[in-house]
Amino acid sequence: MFISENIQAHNDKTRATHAFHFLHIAEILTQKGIDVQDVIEKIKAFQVAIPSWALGTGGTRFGRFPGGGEPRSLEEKIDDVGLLHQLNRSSDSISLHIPWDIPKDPTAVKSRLQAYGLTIDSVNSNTFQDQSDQALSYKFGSLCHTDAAIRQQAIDHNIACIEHGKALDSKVLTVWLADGSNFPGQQHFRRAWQRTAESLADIYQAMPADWTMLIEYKPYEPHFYSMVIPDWGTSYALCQYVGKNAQVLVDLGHHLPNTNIEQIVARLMHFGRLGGFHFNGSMYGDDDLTTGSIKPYQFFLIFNELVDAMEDPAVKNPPLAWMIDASHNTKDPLEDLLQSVQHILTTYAKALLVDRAVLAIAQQNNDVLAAEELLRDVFATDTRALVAEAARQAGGAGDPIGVYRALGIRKQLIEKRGKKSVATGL
Ligand code: PSV
Ligand code: MN
Repeated sequence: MFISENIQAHNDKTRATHAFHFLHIAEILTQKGIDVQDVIEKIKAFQVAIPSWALGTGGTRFGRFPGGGEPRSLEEKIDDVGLLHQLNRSSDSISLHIPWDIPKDPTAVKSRLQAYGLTIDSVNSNTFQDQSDQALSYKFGSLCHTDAAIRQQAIDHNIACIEHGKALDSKVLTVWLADGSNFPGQQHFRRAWQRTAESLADIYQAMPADWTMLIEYKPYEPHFYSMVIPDWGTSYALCQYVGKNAQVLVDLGHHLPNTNIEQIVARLMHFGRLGGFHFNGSMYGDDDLTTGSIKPYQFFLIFNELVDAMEDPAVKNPPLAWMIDASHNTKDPLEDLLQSVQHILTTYAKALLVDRAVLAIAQQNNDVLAAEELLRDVFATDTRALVAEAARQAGGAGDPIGVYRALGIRKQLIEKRGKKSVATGL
């Protein structure tokens, strides 16, 4: 679906209101000595990948309540991300999950991507489920398994993911392992780590030199006693074990309550080992809620550390792979994704407004109040008009969800794909 003309028409209709809000914030920032167009250029450049598995309705183990019109194939998933990208101009890539998204015709997939100005972000392996054609079971683990044949099957699957990624010009393999144990004594912690490290090293050997392996951690679920990679320290140690192109992936939802995630990202960037970032929101665990919906201040503090390190020439961290990783159980998945990207961009914009020289002086002088107030003042700044202006300048919609609703896109998708269409994925 191509909707550029509708977007422009909608922007024209709302031009005066937008100008009123934008000029207001632009004036305030200019008075503070901030180059507003420079901030806008940075917002325009910020791109967040959309995972193929977030385009359909998610669920819990109790049920799933889909709204209809879900993408039925990789091609339709690309169409959906193409739609999002036309609306916000900030979702220019899609992450694939293998085997759900194995491309049947890579050349056709590539030209479809090209038509929307999209690329493939990462390929994600799946050793957390058994597939119907699979010889051996992952019930007791995959890369960590006690049985070498099962480890090899999981290694081979990851290598196959790399091959699918190569065919579509991806350069990132993301590994999230569901390996762990449910009861004390079930797993030998040190040996499980060692087997995992050796399996990852085998996969790493098969990876082209210009690829990155992202190693994700998660404290619990699906296992409730121990996870083989529960925290950033374990991911970091595994990255060091396998090689320089292995990087830690931080997923916002994969932390226990009150974890200081901003400090974790600062540490990892200081070590040059933060490679990927999954955005979502969570109340209790994992990736169940919209980014920024529960703890917007903490989200800002995390972005503040990310931007601080990104702007510091002394930090030798590679550019990050940004992705949304969320399950949309209640809202229309496309609306939830648009809303998430808006939260991400408005928060990123805030982090760009922090006067780092003044903050450094306050920190140097141990002026606790001045340092904290500086951050709170920026957090309270309404950056929505900056993001709208960036989208408008880039050819997108100043109000992406407004346009999506005005055009009745979900209704159109249901008419085309049916009320009961089911997306492959989680
Ligand atoms: C499971 O927690 C998970 O959401 C991880 O965050 C992965 O990134 C994702 O699934 C896809 O494998
Ligand atoms: Mn994730």
